[in-house]
This record gives sequence, structure tokens and C-alpha cells, in this order.
Amino acid sequence: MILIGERINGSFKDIGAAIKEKNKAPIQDWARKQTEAGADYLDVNLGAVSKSPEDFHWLIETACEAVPTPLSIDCNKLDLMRVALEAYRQIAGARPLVINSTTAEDSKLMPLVELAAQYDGGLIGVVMDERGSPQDIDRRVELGAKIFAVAMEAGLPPEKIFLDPIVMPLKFMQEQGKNVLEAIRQFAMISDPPPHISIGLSNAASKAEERALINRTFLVMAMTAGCDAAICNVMDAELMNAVATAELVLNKEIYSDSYLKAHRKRG
Ligand code: THG
Repeated sequence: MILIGERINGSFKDIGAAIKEKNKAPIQDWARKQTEAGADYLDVNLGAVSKSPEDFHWLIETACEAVPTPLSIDCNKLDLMRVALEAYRQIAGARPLVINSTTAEDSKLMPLVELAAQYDGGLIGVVMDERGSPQDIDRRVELGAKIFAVAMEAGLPPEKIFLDPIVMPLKFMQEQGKNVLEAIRQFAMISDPPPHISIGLSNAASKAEERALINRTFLVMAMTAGCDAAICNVMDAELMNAVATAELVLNKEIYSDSYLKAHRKRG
């Protein structure tokens, strides 16, 4: 499972304030904590507090100097993404990279696929287009297949392509849970080997009372359907234990009595 720590996101109050005040400590603290918890990547996102290239450069530099963990650069503006990728390569050298994200829109898909090739990064493709995010299975799969085909055509191998079916809040769009799971099942059959399949997990429990339980249950079900990457709260030890256990049940890791300890050390 590829675990992407969600916490360095300006939509969290402490991170938003840290970006505004250019206060490195909270960001570097979360970078270290998420790395220790086993994050393979750290998602970095300015949120709504800034759209400035200087602020994104600062955020990337701040995270990179605290830990050697690769970043998932999360932004939906093409121009801002260009600046961020250039900054990341300058600061972090050849460190692995995930570009988060493109949509299936023609105006974004080709440029972002080219950036992924140029910067040798993975690319998350969320199944949205100019009409927004689909509510049904077929349209999700159609847009996923389009993203996959365009990326492959441009020379990205399947292991650099991540399809994201867009997880919706269970509380407000309850029927979308099973549609997302079925879309994941179909993404896994797009090619052999398949692309990675990634979800923004915490969306599932947005505004809900039982956040941790909903996230944990959703992630295990998504893994069964073929999901192998998640932007999530890696600080939730129960969530990490559920991931480790699901990997055993799916025979992705070899059983040992101390598998939880082994999984924790992995990061
Ligand atoms: N797909 C991709 N990228 C994404 C998402 C996705 N990036 C952003 C987001 N979705 C994933 N990251 C988060 C980060 C935090 C929360 C949810 C998703 C979260 N928010 C609280 C809430 O919604 O209630 C509020 C934050 C707070 O506590 O202040 O937990 O789907 N590719």
C-alpha cells in the first residue's frame, strides 16, 4: 500500500496559519510525525489560504528540509503546478514525486502528462472533466480509461499512473460509496499490469461523527476492490493496523506474528 500523508494541507487551521506566518515548525513537525508513522509520500497543499508561487515554494522547501520523504504536490492550477515542480527538483534533486493531480479535461490532461514525463513523477488522475465529478460508475470508468490511455500514449508506464475515483462524503452522498468501490474494481482491469488506484480517504468521513471508523472500514473495502494507494491520516494507528492486516488477508505481505511491528518499521 502506498500511504500518502494528508496533513500538510492549508485547509487545516494550524497549517493555514503557519503558511501565512511563514512559521516552519508546525509543518516540519507534521512532516516528521507522518514520516515516522510510515508515510511513503507527504501530500503538500496550500488549501485556500494562498495561491502564490512563492508560498508554495516555501512550503515545499520547508517540508523537504525536515525529512527525506518524497512529496505529493497537490494543486489544481496548472501554472502553480509548473512552478512547484521546478522548485521541488531544485530543492530535492532526484527525490521521487507524485503530481496530484490532473483531471480528464483536455486543457489539463496533456500538459500534466507532459510534466509527469519531464519531471519523472507519478501522476494522479482524478475522474473529473469540465462537467464536474460523475456520480455514476460508467462515467468514472470512462474518464479513468481516458486518462490512462492518454498517459500511456505519451509514454508513462502503468506504475507512474494513479487513477482516483473521487471519494464522496458518505454522510451527504451515501449511494456513492458502492459506486466508488465498483469503479475501483473496473480500474484494476484496465490493463495488466494495472495502474495504481488512489483515493482521498478522509473525504469519506467528512463531517461525520464516526470519522475514524468510517475511514478504516472504507479503506479496507477499497483495498479489497484493488485500491493500492491512499491520501489519508497516517497518524491514526488503528487505520495503519487495519492496512497491515488487510495486506496479510490479501496475501500482499508474508504473515508473521509480529507483522504490526514490521509494518510500522517499514516507514
Ligand atoms: N484526491 C486527490 N487529492 C486530494 C483529495 C482527493 N487532495 C485533497 C483531499 N482530497 C485529501 N486530503 C484531505 C485532507 C484533509 C481532510 C480531507 C482530505 C479533512 N478535512 C476535514 C473535514 O473535511 O472535515 C477538515 C479539516 C480540519 O479539521 O480543519 O480531514 O480526493 N487526488
